[in-house]
Amino acid sequence: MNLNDLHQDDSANQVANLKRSIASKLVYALGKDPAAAAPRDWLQAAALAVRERLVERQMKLDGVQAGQDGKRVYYMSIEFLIGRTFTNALLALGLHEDVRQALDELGVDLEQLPELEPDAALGNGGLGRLAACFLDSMATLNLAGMGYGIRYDYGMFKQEIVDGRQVEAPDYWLTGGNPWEVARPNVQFKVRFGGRIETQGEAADGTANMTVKWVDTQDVIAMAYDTIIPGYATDATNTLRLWSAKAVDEFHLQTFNGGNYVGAVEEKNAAENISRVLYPDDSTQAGRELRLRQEYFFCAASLQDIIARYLAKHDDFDALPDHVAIHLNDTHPVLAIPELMRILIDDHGLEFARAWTITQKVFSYTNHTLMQEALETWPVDMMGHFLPRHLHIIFDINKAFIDATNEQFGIDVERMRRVSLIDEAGERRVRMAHLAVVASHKVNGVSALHSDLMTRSIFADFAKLFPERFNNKTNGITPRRWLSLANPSLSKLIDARIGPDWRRDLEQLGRLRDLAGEQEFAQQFRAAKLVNKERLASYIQEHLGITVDPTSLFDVQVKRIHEYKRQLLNVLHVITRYNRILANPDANWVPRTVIFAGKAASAYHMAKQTIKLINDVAEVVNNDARVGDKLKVVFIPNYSVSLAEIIIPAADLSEQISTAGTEASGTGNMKLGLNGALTIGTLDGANVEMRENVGADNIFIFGNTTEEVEALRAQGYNPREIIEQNEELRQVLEQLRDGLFSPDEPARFHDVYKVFAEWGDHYLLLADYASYVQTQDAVDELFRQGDEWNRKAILNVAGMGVFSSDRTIAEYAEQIWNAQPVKL
Ligand code: 26V
Repeated sequence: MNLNDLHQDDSANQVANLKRSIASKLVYALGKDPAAAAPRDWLQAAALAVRERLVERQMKLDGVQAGQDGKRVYYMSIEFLIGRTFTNALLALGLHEDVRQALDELGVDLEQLPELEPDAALGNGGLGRLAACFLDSMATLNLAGMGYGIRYDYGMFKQEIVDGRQVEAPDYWLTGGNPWEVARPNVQFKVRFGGRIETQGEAADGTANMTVKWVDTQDVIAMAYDTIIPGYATDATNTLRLWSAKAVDEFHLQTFNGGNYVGAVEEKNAAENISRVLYPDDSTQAGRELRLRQEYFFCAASLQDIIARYLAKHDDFDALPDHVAIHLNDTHPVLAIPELMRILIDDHGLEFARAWTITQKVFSYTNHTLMQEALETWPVDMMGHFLPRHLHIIFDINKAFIDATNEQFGIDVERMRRVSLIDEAGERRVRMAHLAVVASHKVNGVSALHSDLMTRSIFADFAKLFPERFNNKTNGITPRRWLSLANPSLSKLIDARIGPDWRRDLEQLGRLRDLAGEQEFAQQFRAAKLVNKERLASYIQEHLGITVDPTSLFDVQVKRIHEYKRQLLNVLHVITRYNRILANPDANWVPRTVIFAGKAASAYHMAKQTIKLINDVAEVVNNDARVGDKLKVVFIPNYSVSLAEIIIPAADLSEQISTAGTEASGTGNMKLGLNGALTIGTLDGANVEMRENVGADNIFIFGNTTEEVEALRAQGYNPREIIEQNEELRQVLEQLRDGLFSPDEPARFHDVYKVFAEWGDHYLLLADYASYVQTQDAVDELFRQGDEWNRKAILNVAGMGVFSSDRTIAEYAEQIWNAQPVKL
């Protein structure tokens, strides 16, 4: 039988076929009587019917790929923040209308279904969402790519707000079954932990001619679950393969025979806990054993899979780098490096030097933060306990690296100490970023500024040793999800003027520049924004009971709550504005709705205080009759991909206000710009390139630059001087200190006050306060001139073409992976 016979492509049959598939999935796969089926059942059935079509594409592509035997790109990431899949799959397959009609004929309204789908929230924030955008772009560009990660039973926690404070609830996203994944019980690999190494044969340098065995290990099984990632307007698909942990034996026989039934079950649980939960902390390095196990677990399983696929067609490793590129999304998958070395040396008998040459050609690495606290290191003792062989290999790599460096550049003890893979100060620790840099042929940052700072700060020594290794790949976002799906009103308008092809060639948005001055287009653009603002206003009304005016300026800061992202600076402005309104109630105020959303790491006290403060300020401001509609403050709980899809299209103003030099790139900045928000931001991360692309007149830049921040810190920054010299600021801080916003507990925000007045204001909020408030005045001024604001908003959309993840991925493919698209 030919795959083409399964489903006819012509549209007349399509609806009838879909109708038949959906009904048969409902009855035979889900066991539901159509008469009794709930909307959730219909969603499940429709998803299964759509998945069937994806599987057909996948199988055809597998055949083509096998024939071409080109290079495959393996994108390894401990997070993939996918969100929902249903409407994205419909868009990619061009099936939205046909499925709508098929469901309609079955008496079901398609539009009611998408919001019933739970998010796949297998990520914390920007890093995980970037991985999801990259998969979408790799498939769309016909690259033979594959994502590898962990199938967490519990994704990112759900955030509830109780009495203004964050409360975390578990996200058991698999309860209703996941129609998008296919379990692969035939793809299972053993992952070993612990044990000890046995060596046979001697080698003077301890590396060559020695066989090493890793024995007496405790083993866990990794089982594959595949999700098909469809490309847009192409038949190509990619696979996201996520590993789930299973106990080796359902009941550990020895324990069971000993009569210890509960002990046996406990052991099984311990093994399976490896893939139980996503670490929800992006504010401190998770120095926990379970996290180290998670990292090795998915590296070991993925490498066995990669090597098995390669060896099916090759019988030595010479051509490995021609067929395999492994990309490390941050340092979490870095154990893949010693694991490949182990496989090559211990399992296949390669010499160390040969294995190392191959390894370096295979790996590339992206750095996503410069913050010292975020850089992963693992205690040598812990690694030696769980991964004795890998620790040994890391020491061998370190020795070879230091020897080669000394030979080429001369002995420099201080430099040796700085670049070593082992931090010898205090408890010895393995520096994962150093291992990544040494083992990769390319290392990139995620915006022009970040990549530059990277080679001048954390990797300065390495950039001198291997300058050709370092490069920049500015982040991007997928226009399919972030414009086409999230913003139907604007998408429709753009389609009407420049056609639909911007979805795979975002630079076409540049053609909107010519339309910015056209009255009819401008008016339609404004109407499209209003529709989105009304949608968000309804959401806020329904979920929070707060009435907001859709014609007010929607001022939006949505992202993880972090001191460096400076949500508190935003709050200082809100309070300043409140004071000014009270002092001058009859002035011509531009009504504003200040919207926040974002999660705090559960142990991050100051981030949690920030959430409470926002909610306390909202309580006071929103209920002060003197303020009325001039100012509203809203904290929307449970920020997620799905919520972002509602909030972002409704934004007028995008807050990107991190301390210059701290935000590696940002991607929310791009999503908001693409949806027609104007940015108020510092010269940080990709904001710098956004200014270049939208034009300096169309963005509100304020505050100290990276160099100025460095200089301020060098000269001894003193926030108290700033407080003393700024009357308005002093008032705001005293109000915080004295409990104006926390009358039930006046001392509640003493620590927030102390951040500024006593603890040195590490992220220099006060140094940027005056400039920020002044710039917010300019924002009001422009918003008052509605047409001019609208024109600039159009120019922002027009300038966002370069921030498509398609552009980013094309650059990775050409300059890092050396991978060509599959010919379909
Ligand atoms: C950040 C920080 C900063 C404060 C101290 C501790 C700490 C720990 C972890 C992190 C996050 C590190 C990795 C990460 O998520 N980076 C984000 O990557 C995005 C995609 O490249 C990028 O857009 C964000 O700017 C960057 O923060």
